[in-house]
Amino acid sequence: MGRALKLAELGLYTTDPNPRVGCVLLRDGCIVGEGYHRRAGEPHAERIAIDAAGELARGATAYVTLEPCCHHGRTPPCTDALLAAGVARVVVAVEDPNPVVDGRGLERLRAAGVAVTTGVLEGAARALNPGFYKRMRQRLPYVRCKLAASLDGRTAMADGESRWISSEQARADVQWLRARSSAVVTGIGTVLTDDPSLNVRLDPALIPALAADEPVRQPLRVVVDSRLRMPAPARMLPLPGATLIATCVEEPRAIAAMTSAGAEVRICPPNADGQVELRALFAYLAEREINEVLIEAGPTLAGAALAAGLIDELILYLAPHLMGDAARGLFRLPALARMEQRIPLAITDVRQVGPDLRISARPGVEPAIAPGSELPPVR
Ligand code: AOF
Ligand code: ZN
Repeated sequence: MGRALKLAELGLYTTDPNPRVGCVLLRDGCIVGEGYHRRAGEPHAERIAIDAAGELARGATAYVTLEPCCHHGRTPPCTDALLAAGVARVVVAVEDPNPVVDGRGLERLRAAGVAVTTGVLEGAARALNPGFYKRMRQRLPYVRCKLAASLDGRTAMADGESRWISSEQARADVQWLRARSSAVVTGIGTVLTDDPSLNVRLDPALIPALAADEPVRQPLRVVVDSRLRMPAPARMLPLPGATLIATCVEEPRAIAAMTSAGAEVRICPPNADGQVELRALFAYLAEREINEVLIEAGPTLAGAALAAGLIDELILYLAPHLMGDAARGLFRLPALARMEQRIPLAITDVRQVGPDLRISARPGVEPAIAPGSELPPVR
């Protein structure tokens, strides 16, 4: 199963919106076939392993990181493929949360006389697909919020100057976070001050699942822009991949200007302050099969997402310098008056990236969970 998980991880940057899945076929102690799901529309992990094994699949044990599917999606059911190949035993890490599968794949195999074991390395298998799990079970994406600050927690000088707080190595690390995400979300404030590209600029040769001529997958870029102030010449608009502007303004001319600049406009319900209701926006993104979201925004949007309980994981790069208390902080939150109002965090990972520290944490979790328990791999 460890080998199957390693294979599944090869699909980290390409399977979206499908889960990352690996499969190993073992017979008489030898691997007779293996494979991983590379891309939605292409064969599932089991199919690839079975084809690799040929006749040797008969009587073999299949180790699969996700319950084999039993439905006709873009591809036929893996349960049928396993049965037709004569696989004798199936060992699964975790059930498929997709409501069209959800235990029925395992039932089907058992009913056909196949020995089935589940729950092997389950935590690691779940951690590989946090967004697929959350979307299927909660109809929301798994949300990471990336922030860069000085060691004293400051993100910009008082006038907004913020380039560059974190090191080149930390920014390169963020490229990998973007690459695994289905969408990158920012606020209009960040667009107006920084004009970010929000694209993935990794060398495709670094991603083993990509063939020589294949470009890197670009996450959907989402700009939260309640009053529709997005400038048509914004740097991200003509880039490969799509941009979605989430706004509360229904003004046909402004919308037409955005559309002709290459963006898609989504009218969102406003909250009490007349701003895009983030929970509704994220639910809409989940409907669009967005599994993992990376928020790269300033303190206003990051604070709103945190206060709304939408952030699953904070990724904080801390650079070794001090900016003083006139500089801006990480989250704009309603003033907290008492210690018990603090937002608790559970630190799940700490490491050094170049000269910076990278801290991963889960908000609202108390007490701290044991390090390494169910960490989603960052790369
Ligand atoms: C498996 N093995 O390798 C994967 C599975 O449209 P399709 O045919 O690709 O089906 C996608 C669904 O199949 C996906 O939502 C999930 O439930 C399951 N993914 N299942 O047996 C695999 N990738
Ligand atoms: Zn399948």
